[in-house]
Amino acid sequence: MRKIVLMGRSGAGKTTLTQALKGERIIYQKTQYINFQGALIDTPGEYAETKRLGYALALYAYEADVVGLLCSATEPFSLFPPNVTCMVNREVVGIVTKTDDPNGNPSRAANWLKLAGCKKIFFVSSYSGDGVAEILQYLKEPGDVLPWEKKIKQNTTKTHKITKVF
Ligand SMILES: Nc1nc2c(ncn2[C@@H]2O[C@H](COP(=O)(O)OP(=O)(O)OP(=O)(O)O)[C@@H](O)[C@H]2O)c(=O)[nH]1
Ligand SMILES: [Mg+2]
Repeated sequence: MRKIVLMGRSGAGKTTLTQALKGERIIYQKTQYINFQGALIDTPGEYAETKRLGYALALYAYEADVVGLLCSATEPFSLFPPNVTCMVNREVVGIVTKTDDPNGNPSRAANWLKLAGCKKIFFVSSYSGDGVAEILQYLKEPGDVLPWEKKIKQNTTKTHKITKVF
């Protein structure tokens, strides 16, 4: 899998998305530090919210193949300045989270991410799983086998373990 670093304000849903991408149970865990988990790099929202720490995020982009800028459908304003994607020489994609929230506005969040310079935008709900497969597909490299691509043997009652992709 290509490595992705997730950035966005506190509460944007970065950690929850990492759990959904890994097929783990969703549990709330405040991110306290930059967290490397295989092909996923989770960052604390405070880095995106604080100018000086924001520079650190730009440096962490070099640890990844793709930068994911997260904006939840419920955010009241965007943290990302226009064309901020030019700060890094990595592919930058936008990820609109919490698309399941009835009070959210996913298209508004997507417009903010486009203004920030993201050409490709994913719409996800880590709660329902909508859009999670599209991100996995996007990060897939030749030779990677996604959980639903694994052939399951016929005529057997054994439970098959899902192969972890990260
Ligand atoms: N409705 C809804 N809520 C979500 C979704 N994803 C995350 N949340 C909730 O949003 C809150 C914040 O989620 P986190 O994943 O911890 O946010 P974060 O961006 O990692 O926050 P920091 O670690 O503080 O930077 C939690 O209460 C999650 O349960 C989603 O897809 N839908
Ligand atoms: Mg977190």
